[in-house]
Amino acid sequence: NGLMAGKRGLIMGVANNRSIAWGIAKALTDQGAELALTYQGEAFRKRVEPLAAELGAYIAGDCDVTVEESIDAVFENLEKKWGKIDFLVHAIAFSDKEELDGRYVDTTRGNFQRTMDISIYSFTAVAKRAEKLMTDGGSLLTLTYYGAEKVMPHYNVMGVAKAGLEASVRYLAVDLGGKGIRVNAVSAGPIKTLAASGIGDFRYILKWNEYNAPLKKTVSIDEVGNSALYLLSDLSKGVTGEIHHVDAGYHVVG
Ligand code: 0WD
Repeated sequence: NGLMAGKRGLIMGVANNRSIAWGIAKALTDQGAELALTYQGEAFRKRVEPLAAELGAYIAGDCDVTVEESIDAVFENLEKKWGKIDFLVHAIAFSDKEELDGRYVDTTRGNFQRTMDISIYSFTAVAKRAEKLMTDGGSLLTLTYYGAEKVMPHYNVMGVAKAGLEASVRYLAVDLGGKGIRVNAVSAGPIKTLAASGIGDFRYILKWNEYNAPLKKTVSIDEVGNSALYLLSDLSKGVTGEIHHVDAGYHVVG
C-alpha cells in the first residue's frame, strides 16, 4: 500500500544517514517503493550496506559516475533484476574543497572540468540509460541549490555547475517527455551533510537561512524526502522541467 506501491527505482548518492538521498529513500520506502542503491567506492560500501538492509533495498553496485562502464554495470544489474524501473534519484555532486572557498575567478581548469562532469553530465548519463528501462514512463529527479540562481558565498564553481544542471533538467524534460518520462529538480536549502562540510563558512550559511527564510528555519532531509516523494509519485503526473524549492521559502527573500 502507499503512494509508491508497485514502483521500483534507483537512488544514487547515499553516502551516510545524513545524506539527502537517504531522506528521500526513507520517504519512498514508507510509501511502498522498492529501491536499489549505489555507493561510491569501497569506503562507502560499509556505510551503505546496513542502510540498504534497513530499507530492504537492493544494492545495484559500486558506481563512480566518471566511469562509463561503472554506470553501465549498474543499469545492467537493474535490467536483470527488475526489467524496468519507474524512478531515479540523482543526488551526486563534487568539487575540490579548496575551490569552495575564496573566489570563483580562481577556479582551475582541471577542477572546473571535474566538477561539471560529476555534477552535471552524470545526470544526463544516467537519464540516457534510465530511458531504456522506463518502459511505462517514469520520473527522474536531481538535487540543486539556490547558488545556481544567485551568487552565494563560497559556492563558486558549484553554483556554475548547478546552473548547468538546472538547464539540463529542462532539455532532458523535452527529450524524454514524449515517452512519459518526467524530469525535475529539488532545490534544497542548506543541510549539514558530508558534501556540505566542504563548503567554506557553511555554519554561517545555515544561520543566515534560519534568520531570513520565511519559515525561520532550515530544512531537514525528511522534508526534502517528502517533497521528492511528490515529484517521484503519480501525484505530480502533470509536472516536468520544474525546479522545486524546498528551502523554507528562502528563495523569495534571498
Ligand atoms: O546543503 C546541502 N547539503 C545541499 C545539497 C543543498 C542543495 C543541494 N544539495 C545537493 C548536492 O549538491 C548533491 O547534488 O544534494 C546532492 C546530495 O548531496 P548531500 O546529501 O548534501 O551530500 P552527501 O551525503 O555527501 O552525498 C553526495 C554524494 C557523495 O558523497 P561525498 O561526501 O563523497 O561527496 O555524491 C556522491 C558521493 O556518494 N558522489 C559520487 N557518486 C558517484 N560517483 C561521485 C562520483 N564520482 N562523487 C560524489
